Parts: sequence; C-alpha cells; structure tokens
Amino acid sequence: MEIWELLKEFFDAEIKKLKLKSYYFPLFITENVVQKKKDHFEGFAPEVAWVTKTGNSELEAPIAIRPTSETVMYPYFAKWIRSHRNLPLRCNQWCSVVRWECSNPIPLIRSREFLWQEGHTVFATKEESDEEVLHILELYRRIYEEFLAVPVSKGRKSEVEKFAGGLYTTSVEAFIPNTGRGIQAATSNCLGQNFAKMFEIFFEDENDPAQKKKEKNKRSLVWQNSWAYTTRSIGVMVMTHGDDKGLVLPPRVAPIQVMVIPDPLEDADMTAIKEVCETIVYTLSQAGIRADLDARENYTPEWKHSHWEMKGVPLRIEIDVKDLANKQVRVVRRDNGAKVDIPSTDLVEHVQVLLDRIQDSLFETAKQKRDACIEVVYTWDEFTAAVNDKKLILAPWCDEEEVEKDVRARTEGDLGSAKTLCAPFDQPDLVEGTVCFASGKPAKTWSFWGRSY
Ligand code: 87F
Repeated sequence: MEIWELLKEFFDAEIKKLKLKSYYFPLFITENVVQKKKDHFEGFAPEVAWVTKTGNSELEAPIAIRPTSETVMYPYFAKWIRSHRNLPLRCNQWCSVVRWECSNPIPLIRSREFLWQEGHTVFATKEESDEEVLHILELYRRIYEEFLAVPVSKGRKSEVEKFAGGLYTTSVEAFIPNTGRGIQAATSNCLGQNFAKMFEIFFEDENDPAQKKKEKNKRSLVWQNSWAYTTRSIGVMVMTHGDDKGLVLPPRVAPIQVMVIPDPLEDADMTAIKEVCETIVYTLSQAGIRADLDARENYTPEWKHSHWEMKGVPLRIEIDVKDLANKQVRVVRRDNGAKVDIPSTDLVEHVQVLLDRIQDSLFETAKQKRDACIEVVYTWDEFTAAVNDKKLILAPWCDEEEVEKDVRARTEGDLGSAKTLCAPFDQPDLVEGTVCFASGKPAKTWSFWGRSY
C-alpha cells in the first residue's frame, strides 16, 4: 500500500498540473444503468459481480459492483455539459474495482478486486483529446521506467485488442523474461464520440455558425478520453526485479530505503552502538531518505539480514564495535550484494548516490534482459519458433483483424495463444515490399506479438 501511495503521489501531482479534478462516484450500479448500455457491457458481462441479497432477503433488482465507471459517470456528464464553457471537463477517481476473474487469478496481476485511477475527460475537439491521450501515456511510461524501473514500450493497440467502446487505444507494454509473457501495463484511450452518442453528451459549439445563431437542435457531440493504471503495476515490478532471495525494490518506490542493523559482537558496548544507529536513522530521515532501525533483540543480525533482503529493502547498513571505533559503517546493496565501508561523516551523500545507482542499475539490467528477448521475425515459421521460445516478437504485419484472429487460433495451446501487444510508436524502418509474417499481404506496420498475461 505504501508503494501504491508513492506512485499515487507522483501521478496525482502530475494530473493536477493538467487541471484534473478529483471525483468519487458510487460503487454500486443499478441494473437499469448497466442494461441501458448493454452494447458496451456485453463482452465484459461474465466478469460483472452482482449483489442479489441483503441478509436473508432477495433484492428486488440486483445491483452491479463497478468494474469500471463509464456507465456511472457519463449520465452525469450529459447533465453537466451544456455549452463549450463547460469544457474541458476533466475528472479522475482513485478507487477499487471488481472483475470476477475465474481463470487463473494471480495476486496483483489478475485479481478480482484491484485499485486503480480512472481518468475520464471530455473535450470540444479531437485535437485536445489526441494530445491528452499521449500526455497521459507519457506519465504511465514514467511511472514504470522512472519509478518502478521497468522498461515499457509505448504503442497503439490493434483493433482486436483495443477498448471496444472507443476510437483507439494506446498502451505501455511490459515483458516478463522469466515467463516469456507480455503484459499490458496501462492504457490511455481516445473514446472518440461513441460514448457521447450513447449517453447523449452534447455541447453548444461556439465555432459552429449555426449553433451561434441558436438554431434549434444544433449541438455538437463531445470528444472523450479514458485512461487507467492499476495495482498490477506493482505486480509487474515484483516479477521484473525479484530474485531467489525475495523482493527487490527500486529505491524510488521502496517504503524503507535503508535498514540499519546493529551487530552486537560479544562484550560490545551495545548502548553506544544503538546510539550511533539511532543517529544515523535520524540523519538520513532528516535528509529525506526513508530509513529505519531494526533494534529487536530477539533476532540475530544474520536473521535480520535475510529478513530485510526478502522484503526487498535496497540498502542495509551494518554497524559493529569496530565500525564504531573507525567512525565508519558498512553498507550492503540488495540488488547485487556489494559491500562498501563508508565514513559516517558523509553518509547522506554516499547513501543518496548508492540509491540512485541502484535505481539506474535495476532499470538497465531489466532493459537488457527485456531487449535480449526481442526477436525480429519475417516468416510464419520464424514466428512459431519464437513463440515457443517465449520471445517478445517484433514482426511486420498487415494490420488486419481477421489475420490477428487467425494467428490466435493457430497458436492456441496450453500456455495460451499469441496476440498483438502493441504497434510501437518507435517503429523500425518498414522497407518497401515487406510482407506480413502471417498473411503474406503487404505489411502496414511493425507490431509486438507474444503470449501475454
Ligand atoms: C469488465 C466488466 C465490465 C474492462 C470490464 O480502459 C466492463 C469492463 O469496460 C470494461 N473490463 N472494461 C474496459 C475498461 C475501459 C476503460 N475504463 C476506464 C479503460 C480506462 C479506464
């Protein structure tokens, strides 16, 4: 929860710069609201949880638990928006949502209840909407790369994989080398005017001469976006950096960045050691470093070392009598086990440098591992071999829905089927005459493919 809070602190400050306002809409959705927008809900219906009973009595009408809030919010948007003066409307909600996943739930990655932020914004023009989609996507990239130290690719979702209710979906995509699976890390949707039509969200447009003259029944449909990232981000971070000793936390999201552990050698002056430990924690804390002291006497130092390694704390400081005499401390890195002795006098500077180095090195290592999994393929045979090798596949593609569905069907197996992850914005050159790996038709784009979570 503290990791989530650190991410939230960053993201919330960034979207407030964009003039987003905080809202909270109800958790319970009455059936008529859900049914009214059947089209939108249909594909997702099996995942919606319903309350049907209170105590021993059946409810007259069942009530849905929000899986997402379009149907809750947009009827209000239709009431609130009358003129161009009400636009843009920018709302964000931090909450939990419920999706009744039955197949293979994985903690944080795919769970029945998860935390997220859902941003829902409304504009007069498509240009404003397009611009925001990318601005938010960049914030998501920064959450993953700068905070969680997880490399991601920005790109556009295929027609099969996009949010069906919208115009287009952009996403950041991560990859887990150990399992050879891609994972959608966050999405930023341009909804176009589809929801505006469904929910009748119109505005008087100052740029339309007919509307200026107050001609009857002349109104414009608004343009909408929606975007979200979830606690799944923490799951992706855990899988990316974790090792056989347990969690490895990037310093920027580590609730405890430095754990100080006294080492009471025999006959040592424990009072003096403890005092120094407390001073260190105080000094680091004053400098804005999240430090803590494990002074428990019923555990050995060795036990504490493994314990805080398992918890992923980026740095541990060990102090014994010799260190005390030498006015130094021993600092141990969680990510690579490296130990250094540092003079107690300029501890803050050294710790800060080490934390920054760990942050950078976790990202670089993760990026190298991810990049080593990328395989460029041109033919169907190369593609199936790469799928079996659990690669992150980059392939020239005709960008046709039927072809993607066909690839899914042809790769279906125990481990799931291969899907598109995104067409990366960062496109390699598509040499003229390049054909689609699956259909042999002219390729329109490079796309990432792979098995995914
Ligand atoms: C499950 C049940 C009912 C996903 C669902 O991308 C509805 C849905 O609409 C559903 N699972 N979705 C798509 C969510 C789309 C959209 N919502 C706001 C986002 C960003 C945040």
